[in-house]
Amino acid sequence: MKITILGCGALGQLWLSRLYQQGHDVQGWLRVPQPFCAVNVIEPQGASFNRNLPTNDPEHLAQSELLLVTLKAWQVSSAVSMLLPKLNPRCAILLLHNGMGTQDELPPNNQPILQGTTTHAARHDGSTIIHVASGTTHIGPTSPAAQSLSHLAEVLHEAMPDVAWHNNIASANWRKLAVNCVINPLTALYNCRNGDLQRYPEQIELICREVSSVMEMEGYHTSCEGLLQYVMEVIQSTADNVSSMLQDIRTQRHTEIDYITGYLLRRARSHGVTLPENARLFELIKRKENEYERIGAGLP
Ligand code: KPL
Repeated sequence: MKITILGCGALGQLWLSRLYQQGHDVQGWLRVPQPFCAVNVIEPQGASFNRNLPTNDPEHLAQSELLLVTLKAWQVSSAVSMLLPKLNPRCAILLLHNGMGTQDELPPNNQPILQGTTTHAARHDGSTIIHVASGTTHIGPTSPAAQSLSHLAEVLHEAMPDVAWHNNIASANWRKLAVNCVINPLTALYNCRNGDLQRYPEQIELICREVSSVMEMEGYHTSCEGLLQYVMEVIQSTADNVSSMLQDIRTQRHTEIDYITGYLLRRARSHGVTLPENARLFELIKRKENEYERIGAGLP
């Protein structure tokens, strides 16, 4: 299968290496074009993959059957919008990032669009990508044209298991949003690993209660207890992780808070509801982010 991967960060390189090894015709797509993408991955069991893979070939892009987007949420709309006119109308676009709301920012189009989340964890160690922990990738259609594309889950599963197909991906996305609303801001504020959050049960419950109230209003059947149990399971299974938001804050990069807690607050507002705890966490993360972004922009 011909596949273009937009975003060659840790997760992008992981998919590039796995799909290439399955015999797929893959290329990376970089914002700043380079002659090739040097993919260096170390797998959890120690196996390594080192290869220069092709990048930014417009002909390959025009023939691609899948555009796999592994950018951060805030980078998605501008990068995908630029590629939309160059895609084959049947090329599926799979958005794989934390948070929700990026699809609403894309210009009107008829591409089959899928959305997904993953619990695979990967991080940079210099120019090497360490695949820290295997996980599950949940994908599903968000446009009518993508409803018949469940075979993509098999293609991806063969390359990097587990991949699960969901006809109703929005429900899985909301559960992942709840996880990210708890783990990401709290680890960034307490400067701790995911597992250390077990010390803050009341605060976690407060966040889950607010998320489940919005989920109910959005028409997803849920309970605070069920959501809380799921979040606590993820905290335990990713106990050693440094969350992506804490990594962003430590390296002074823009965070995904606008698409995680920010998305939740926007949905709540549309129902006329306020969420005091999530609003407070949102402000605290924005304040942290603004501190270094103002300095970076040379502002007083
Ligand atoms: O998605 C994650 C992230 O760090 O962004 C979790 C699930 C919280 C794992 O660290």
